[in-house]
Amino acid sequence: MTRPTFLRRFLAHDPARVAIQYGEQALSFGHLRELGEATAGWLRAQGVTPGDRVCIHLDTSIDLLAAHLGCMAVGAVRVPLNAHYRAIELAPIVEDAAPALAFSASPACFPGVPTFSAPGRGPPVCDWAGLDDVTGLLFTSGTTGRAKGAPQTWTMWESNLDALQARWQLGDRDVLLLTLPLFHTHGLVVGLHGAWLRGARVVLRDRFDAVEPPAEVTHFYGVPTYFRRWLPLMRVRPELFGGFRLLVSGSDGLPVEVSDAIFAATGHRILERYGMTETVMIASNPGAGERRAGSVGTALPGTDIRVIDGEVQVRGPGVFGGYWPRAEADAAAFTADGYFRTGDAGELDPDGYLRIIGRKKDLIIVGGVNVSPAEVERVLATVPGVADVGCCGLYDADLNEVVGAAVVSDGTVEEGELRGLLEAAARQLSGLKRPRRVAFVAGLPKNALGKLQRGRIAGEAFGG
Ligand code: MLC
Ligand code: AMP
Repeated sequence: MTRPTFLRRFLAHDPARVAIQYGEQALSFGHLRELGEATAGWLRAQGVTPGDRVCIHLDTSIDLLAAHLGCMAVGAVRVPLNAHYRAIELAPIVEDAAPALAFSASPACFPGVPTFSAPGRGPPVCDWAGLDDVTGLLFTSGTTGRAKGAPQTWTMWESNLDALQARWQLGDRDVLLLTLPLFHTHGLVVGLHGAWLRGARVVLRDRFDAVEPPAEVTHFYGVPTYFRRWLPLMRVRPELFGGFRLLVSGSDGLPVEVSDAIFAATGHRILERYGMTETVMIASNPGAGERRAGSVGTALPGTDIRVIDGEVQVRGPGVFGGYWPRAEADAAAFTADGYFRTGDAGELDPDGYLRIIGRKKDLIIVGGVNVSPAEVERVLATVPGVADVGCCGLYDADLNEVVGAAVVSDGTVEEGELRGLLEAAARQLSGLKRPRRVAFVAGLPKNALGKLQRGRIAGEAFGG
């Protein structure tokens, strides 16, 4: 067993320096190490061994950090799960992940798996090494409606975060305000692990609130919704944002008008970048140099981007090796010459700046969270009185997009009652996946083979 260089670098930070500030608590790098080793001791006492998968279905908390650190120290594979997910969303993921142990407040979602609401402490285990390079398994919404597991390696993360560093310059004197949830690539990998690699201090918050940022903060990473919500405060109190060196937006497109409004209010040009669970970060605008609104910047060093038939394809050290355990999805995901097909529609400017102009895949992004329309449709189709249903993304000035559902009634249930039944069924899903608008239609747009044409639903059923 070897210790990945990522971990060697993490463990080499000055143990006395503050790593995490969370409410009233300040944890130094030395504390994080002790927390990881004691949690690893407890995990080992539960029978967890290197290479075992451990589900982490927790809200942001010191317990969540302990769970991650314990897995890192004992060499277990972390399976971070969206804390908002409910039983039917978790079931296929838990089946695929086959975890040895889970952390969750909802043990019923993990049948047959020893489940704990928080990790305990045991005699320290100081390995910080694993069976191989895989440190995580991140599930991302598949367009089929079944989430797909993307194995994450230390090598992928380290090379990608080092490539980003050339543009973002996050140093050990910097302070990152981290309000993103810690179960996606954005918050967990780019945010938390990016800071852990660099030795930067993290001011950790449970969620984003559009309030005054702490004065000492230098860096902030967010989804477009955070910037939309901050804009009113930026307009009236721009001086509160004077200490930032870098504000980064990603996970969905930042509208040019929002970027321009922030620039006008604060003088900050938000740095937009582009990435995916399967690839970590692909492209970024420069820290120094032209940050172009409406563009996600140029390919990171070592990464190749090309646009074929309008689709962005990528190859590089940040790209994962293939889905697990369902490798059958790989055939559609990779080209014969080894590029990963992102499913995003893009255009490359002559000087290499990439613009994401749409999606070729059936995916709705609500507040930075991927929603598979097929998954929502499957749930709504079970409602008595529904003959057919199709979902689409609709513009929203807060979340960028929300889910709309076009429903064909079979005529057996009165419309008001049917609305109530649809709402109740949608409650089985986490909040952002629930349709905000429902339209009753005579029929859904389909092609000659009877396949649903989701791209036409917004226009035909919602008039926009
Ligand atoms: C909140 N809800 C979620 C959710 N967050 N459901 C699923 N997934 C989530 N992440 C649900 C809540 O349970 C609640 O349901 C309802 O939505 C409203 O909750 P809220 O907390 O009031 O919502 P709000 O403040 O509006 O939160 C929206 C948000 C938040 C945009 C602030 O979702 C957020 O922080 N999003 C960031 C997502 C992110 O990190 N994406 C990165 C993906 S990685 P109920 O039952 O109580 O009504 C990636 C790669 C890359 O894309 O390039 O970065
Ligand atoms: P995920 O599977 O959660 O990692 O989401 C990845 C998807 O988020 C990408 O395929 C894009 O569709 C979208 N995305 C990420 N960053 C951006 C961005 N800057 N602009 C537009 N879309 C983005």
